Amino acid sequence: MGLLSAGTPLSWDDTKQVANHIRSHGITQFLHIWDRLKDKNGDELLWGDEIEYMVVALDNETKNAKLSLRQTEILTKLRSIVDNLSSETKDAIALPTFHPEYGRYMLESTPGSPFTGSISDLLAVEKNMRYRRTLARKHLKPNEIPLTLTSFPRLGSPGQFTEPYYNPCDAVSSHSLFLPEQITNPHVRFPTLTANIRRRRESKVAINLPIFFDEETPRPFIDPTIPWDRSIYSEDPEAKNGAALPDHIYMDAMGFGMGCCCLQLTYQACNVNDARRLYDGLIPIGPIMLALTAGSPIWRGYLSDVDCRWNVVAGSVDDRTEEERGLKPLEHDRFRIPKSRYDSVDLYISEDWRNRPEYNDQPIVIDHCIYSRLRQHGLDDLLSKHIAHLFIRDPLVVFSEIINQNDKESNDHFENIQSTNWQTLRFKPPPPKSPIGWRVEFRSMEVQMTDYENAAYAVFITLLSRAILSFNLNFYMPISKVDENMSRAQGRGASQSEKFYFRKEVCPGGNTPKSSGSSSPVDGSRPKDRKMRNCFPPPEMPQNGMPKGPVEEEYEEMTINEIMNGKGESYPGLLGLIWAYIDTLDVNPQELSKIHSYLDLIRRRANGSLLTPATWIRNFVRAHPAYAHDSVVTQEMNYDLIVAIDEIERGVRSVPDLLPEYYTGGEVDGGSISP
Ligand code: GSH
Repeated sequence: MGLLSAGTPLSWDDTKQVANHIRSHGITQFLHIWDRLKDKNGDELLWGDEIEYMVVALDNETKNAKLSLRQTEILTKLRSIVDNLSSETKDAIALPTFHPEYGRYMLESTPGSPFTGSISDLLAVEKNMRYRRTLARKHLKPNEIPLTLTSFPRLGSPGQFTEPYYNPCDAVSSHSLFLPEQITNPHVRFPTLTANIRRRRESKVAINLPIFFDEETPRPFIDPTIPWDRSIYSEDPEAKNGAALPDHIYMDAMGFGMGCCCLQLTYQACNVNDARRLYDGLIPIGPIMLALTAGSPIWRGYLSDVDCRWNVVAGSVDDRTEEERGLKPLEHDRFRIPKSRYDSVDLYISEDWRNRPEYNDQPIVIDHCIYSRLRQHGLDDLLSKHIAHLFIRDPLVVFSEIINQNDKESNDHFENIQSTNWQTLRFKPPPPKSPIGWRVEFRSMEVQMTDYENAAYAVFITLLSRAILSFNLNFYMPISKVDENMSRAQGRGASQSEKFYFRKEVCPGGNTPKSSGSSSPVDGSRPKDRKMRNCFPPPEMPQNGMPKGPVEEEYEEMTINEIMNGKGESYPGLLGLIWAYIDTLDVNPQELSKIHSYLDLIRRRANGSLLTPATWIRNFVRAHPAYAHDSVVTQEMNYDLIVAIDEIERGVRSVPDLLPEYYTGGEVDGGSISP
């Protein structure tokens, strides 16, 4: 979350009036950036992570774990530490930065300054994450903990789930039956987003997750905790008029989705073409990593039949009208739009010849005027389509003070639309007046309970990004198959029970790079440089032109174990590719062993010898002595779960089915780990 603009938000009716102005000037702003920076080259590999936390207050007497709504106070404290440091200290240590997020119980942290492409920086990420958590912990009350958990199990359940208690009756922005107004960050952006999504859609959002049917779950399941007959807001009858489906967990507010926590990673590429190649390369990886990091099986106090947040967040910001959703013929709106603003990527954008037109096989809705304008300005077809697709959306929050901007100096209107398109990947142009280059943000992963796991996933994706660019890996397959993978990724236990479409041959010309096996902690002799490789041009198109074989023969269904750990002779697995890439670097035995400790977690999660957080949480609930096998997660079970997660994070509770035996709660020291 970047800087939050302050000002007076327009009403939804006034926002609609200026939507074309915002879009048109947003495009002008983008074109200024494009003209100035399209040839920017040689930017360093820099990267960073964003971790979202929920602050939970434990009440040991009543055995209740509640979301602490002290975000503003906590952030003010955390900022004052930075302000009070002498400038020498500030220069000497890169202090992490804490930011607000949607929930009034949420914090987001970033490393303060980006990591470089060195191996030592790659391996500093866990320490940095731990430092951030420690800093946050230090500024909480003794009974509060900073939890990295994707969804809070009892958000929106009956009883008290926030500290202090607020009644949902006054949810003036969301009109929710379950979440009070005070769940939302008080900065005007967030209540305005919430209210304008509801107003634009002309109803509350409606999210229905299938319930997990346990032995005693009533069939059909009609949720007794929904206040079916409440009559405060005009939308209250929606639940009984069909918005709440039987056999499902119904949620009706933005907070259920944007109140979730995730792990995001941003990479600077050395130029715009590499950023586009990296973006495309990571598109098919998005769903695989969602399934592997799955961490959210409980919603509104019930075990669900899904393991991930994705569809909840997508539904929670789905501002499309009935016409746009295809429920009514188009009359007032401009487009029929297949997906929410938060969803998976719709278009590959690289001009690499290996990006065959057949891969963009889904009809893509674009604003044709914007597309023509971009084309006339000289932009290529794919990037023009990408931007014209993002810009089918309306702005949701407009501040009256900044409607008229200097388009050469500001990117506010561009960012207004761009940053409310929340997709699995985000292609990020450089901001004006800054040295920052073209970047790609990887957004699908669920946050893990420990910094060791979060670091492992950050290291994995960073090395994979380098391997994509360095080996010119080709992960292309039709976008429709990526969409199908997105849907499969979210089911209960998907990482072990599902198969996913994946490309069979990923290396140029079938020359699979293989790890020599020399990258082991006992072998210290490494060739080449210690810096990770960045810019390698994609291979030239073969003399005889593009391969013409049917696209369907290029991919097949694989298990996550195969995708990660390899299948047969020709596909080495993502981990095999990463080890082959590490072989090209000069890495000392200690570093190697630490890298191994991270990749080992991914390997074991993929082959099922370690559980995903979602499965572990589900098992914890089902084994709880108070669990009645009816899918209900009570206040007491929630409390015990949160305490257990905190103990795992601190290393005082051993969980050999979730984490490797060498996890002790301190920074993982690879010293004693052999591959
Ligand atoms: N927590 C979210 C998730 O689990 O996927 C991701 C964070 C996010 O998208 N936050 C919203 C946002 O607009 C808050 S409303 N962030 C700023 C941005 O995307 O630029």
